[in-house]
Amino acid sequence: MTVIARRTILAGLASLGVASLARTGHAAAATLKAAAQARGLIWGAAVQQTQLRDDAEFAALVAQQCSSFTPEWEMKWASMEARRGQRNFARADAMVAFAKQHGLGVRGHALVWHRSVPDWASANLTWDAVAAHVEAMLKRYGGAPFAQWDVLNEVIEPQDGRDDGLRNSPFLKALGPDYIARTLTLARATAPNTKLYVNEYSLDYDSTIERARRDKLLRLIDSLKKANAPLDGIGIQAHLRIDRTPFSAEALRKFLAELAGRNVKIAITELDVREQNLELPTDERDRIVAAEVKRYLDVVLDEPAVTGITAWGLSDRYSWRTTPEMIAKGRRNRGLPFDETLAPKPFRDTILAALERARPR
Ligand code: 9MR
Repeated sequence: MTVIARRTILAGLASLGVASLARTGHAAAATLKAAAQARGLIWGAAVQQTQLRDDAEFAALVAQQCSSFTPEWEMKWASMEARRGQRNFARADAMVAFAKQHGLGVRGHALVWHRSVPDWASANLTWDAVAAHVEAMLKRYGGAPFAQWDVLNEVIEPQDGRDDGLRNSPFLKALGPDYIARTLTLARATAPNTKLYVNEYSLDYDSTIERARRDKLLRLIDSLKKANAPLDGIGIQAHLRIDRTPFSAEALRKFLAELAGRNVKIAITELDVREQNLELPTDERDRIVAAEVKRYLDVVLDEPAVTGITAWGLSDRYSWRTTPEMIAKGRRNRGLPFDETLAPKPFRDTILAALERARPR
């Protein structure tokens, strides 16, 4: 197990220093972590194990700014159990050790996801295989520091044409629509102390497809509640984008209220902004991104059922949106709170201000 030495982290923290934080006018002591914790909210980011292991400066920023993190891919089924019955716990264990060392929570991600089924399992997907995976993961990773788990990820797809709006995934095809309730029930029995979430994307904008996705998700919650399935919360991924899609604060506000009215909590789980196509000077791009995030967070943090916000990355140094081809052309997406040198951007200021304005939970 590889755990970054405490001394390395401290050195990283020292090198981040007061200078980068002072640049934005906020007190150096004002971290996103402190602002979130003071209001009973989670602020986190998706990170990868090798980033925590190999990049001391970045690891220090995570420890300093986050109250929680999400393993970006290490805990997905295909990564955990590429070969049947041989689970690779080492990477996830190292991340848990980092969390414990720095007093951080972890959002588990993601047990059942159609895009991360190991080849051996997808050849003949059975409930036994799914259940063995869910049980093995939650026995080991179901207690502290795992406060929340994305038990199911991206189960809605209106374009698949089913009346119930469920994605026609390998799980649905092999197990039928009640695989969702069954998985939640097993998760609760295995890990009674972690909050169980269904995580979904493209719920934010006022387009036909996103309206349909919201409606179908609400219907799924109704049916799960009717079946007495244990569901604690809905994860809204929040991969925002700067393009011509209209953003409607009113539609989002209404949707959040509808979720809360169904007695589920809400977590923003993968916040980032796609802006890489903007042909504008950097500071203008950063201002546009921050303005979109402000409009979004003003609505989100106004909803008392929201438990916190996790960004899909903390710094532009590491973003799933920046491909090697983009880097080769000297481009990066700038959709995260800190830039690639780990200096805070207007996005960070916006979150800090939004957290500071939020009502305590
Ligand atoms: O950002 C993640 C990337 O590093 C992984 O290669 C990929 C496959 O595991 O998953 C990405 O994360 C996705 C998340 O798990 C679910 N929502 C969409 C995210 C971006 O694709």
